[in-house]
Amino acid sequence: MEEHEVKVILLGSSSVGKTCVINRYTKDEFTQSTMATVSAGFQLKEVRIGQYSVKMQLWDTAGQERFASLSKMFYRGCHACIFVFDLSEPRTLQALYKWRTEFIDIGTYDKDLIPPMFLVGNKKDLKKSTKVTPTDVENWINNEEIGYFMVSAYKCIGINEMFEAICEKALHFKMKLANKKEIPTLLAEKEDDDNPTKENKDSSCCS
Ligand SMILES: Nc1nc2c(ncn2[C@@H]2O[C@H](COP(=O)(O)OP(=O)(O)O)[C@@H](O)[C@H]2O)c(=O)[nH]1
Ligand SMILES: [Mg+2]
Repeated sequence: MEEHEVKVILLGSSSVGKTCVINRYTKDEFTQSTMATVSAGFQLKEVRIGQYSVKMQLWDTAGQERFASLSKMFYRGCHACIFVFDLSEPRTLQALYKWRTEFIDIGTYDKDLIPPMFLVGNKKDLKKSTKVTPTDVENWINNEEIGYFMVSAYKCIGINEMFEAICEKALHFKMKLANKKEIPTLLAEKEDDDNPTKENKDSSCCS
């Protein structure tokens, strides 16, 4: 089976549940009080997608301002980005505008190669979870190609489906990236074939 590894980062204010969402998926456990995440680290989850075995690195970052500049180091090389907010706290969705801009500035390869992005509203189990309205979410997505999921790490609602969908998109992006990188080499080879002068020069150089 073909093996791949993808890097996925979770961004969002502190206390929205990033660590709980990851723990639910990787260990199927929920702890009421997780320690505030310091800086960033990742957990691994193996996912089977068709003929591929994918190791998904889930990068957990600290939402606190004082770690913000540190988190940026982890934006690079991502194959997908998950923006997490708390469905019962509208300000946590508003806070994500800044993160999205930052991620696009720092974490993307070039204009045409922006890693797939996802918006995740956590704590769906709470009565207050209707505080963030569908209009708020629509405004944030702003007709971009951004997948939206409502989940609960606590009640384990929508978590597996969300990560599996994201893993598939991340793998797809990684392959697109690899193909793009191959193009210059293929063009160079073709040029060599069509160019006997260069071929001669090459062979004389080796003899
Ligand atoms: N009700 C409810 N509480 C949650 C859920 N996910 C996380 N929490 C709580 O939210 C708080 C912050 O979670 P944590 O994962 O540490 O947030 P982080 O700072 O984004 O990593 C903790 O007290 C969790 O128990 C959820 O789905 N539902
Ligand atoms: Mg955390």
